[in-house]
Amino acid sequence: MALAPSLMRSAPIIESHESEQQDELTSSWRRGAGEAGGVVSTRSVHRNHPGPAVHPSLRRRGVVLLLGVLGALLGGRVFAAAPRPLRPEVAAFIDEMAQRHQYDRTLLWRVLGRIKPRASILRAISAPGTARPWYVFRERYIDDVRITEGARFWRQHAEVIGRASREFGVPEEIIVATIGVETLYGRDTGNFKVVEALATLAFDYPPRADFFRGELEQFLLLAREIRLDMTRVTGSYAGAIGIPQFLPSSYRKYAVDYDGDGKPDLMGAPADAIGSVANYYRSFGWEAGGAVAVPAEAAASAVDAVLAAGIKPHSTVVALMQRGVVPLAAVRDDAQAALFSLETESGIQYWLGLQNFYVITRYNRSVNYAMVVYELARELRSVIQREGSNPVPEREMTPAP
Ligand SMILES: [Ca+2]
Repeated sequence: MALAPSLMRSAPIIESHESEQQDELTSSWRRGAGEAGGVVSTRSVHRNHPGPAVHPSLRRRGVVLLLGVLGALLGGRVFAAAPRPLRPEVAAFIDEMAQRHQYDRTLLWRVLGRIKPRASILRAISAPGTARPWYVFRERYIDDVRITEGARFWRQHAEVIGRASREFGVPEEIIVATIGVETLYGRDTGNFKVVEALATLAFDYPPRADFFRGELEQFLLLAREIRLDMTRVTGSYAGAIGIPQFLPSSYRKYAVDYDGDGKPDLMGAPADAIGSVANYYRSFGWEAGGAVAVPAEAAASAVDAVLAAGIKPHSTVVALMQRGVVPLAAVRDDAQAALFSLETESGIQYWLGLQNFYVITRYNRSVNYAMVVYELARELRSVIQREGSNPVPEREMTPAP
């Protein structure tokens, strides 16, 4: 997801129970709400292009747009639904998309002019579920349903999961658990319209506006590339899409076609989701066969300084031991590790996170998230082992030669 630090990748699903009207922010992206909708006037065209009106390129663009409007009118196109003037920052974004990517300007005016920023999205991004204490967060994800359904998903897709694990070096249970935590194995992929979520965050959430403008750009490019109806795609409140909840930038970068139909489809193809999760982890440095995390004890005098170094592995285990951090399970002395803590009901628990733990936090930058994936993965592995046989492979995706 190539996330900027601190962005939660939106795993927790937050449902909105509000009516659309309650949810709309008072400000709309349209300008001049009192104006009659209809033909884009040349006046509004000029008003919505930031910068000096006399700049030659702007004049050219204005002329081109005017010619386009006249052409459309002469061509008999119905203009009743033409967009109204947009807020300057939205109009500027559309200009950028047109200039940088030759994106259809009229299409963007129509789409962005119709959607409305949502208060529920702003509330959700301000209170990510991963910010809750570990013991509260854990309860939501480590339960019978997620374990039973995970074993079922594993059995159903055993061939593909095994293939992805071998190809990318990521354990099968980590792939399954990630999809389980994200969307309950594809059952709950989010009910927000992605274009609305991303546009709300891009234009009405100043703390991360640049990041989400980038994701909106990536989403529009993705929609054009794989022919999505951009107004229909749904996802999380942060615009994460499909069975593995990839943000648009990750979708374009890390999604793979794993069922052989030539198109990476993270919304409809579990095989593509499975391959893409494994590819994502490998791309972020998953160490095949490496440990994820081990419980630890930490001397009170050392804890604060070692925790302050962050969760990216920064010292060898042996160096950490010299500072008073002692692993409580077997781990290689020369492995790079970092210390992290979990808030349990009985107090703070310390763990050493190794490279692979850090890689899981690249999926969602949260210690709670990575730990819940790791725990669910271990539960799933033990269920499959208790069953005493390898998962029954699903039907082969392609006929044997
Ligand atoms: Ca595919």
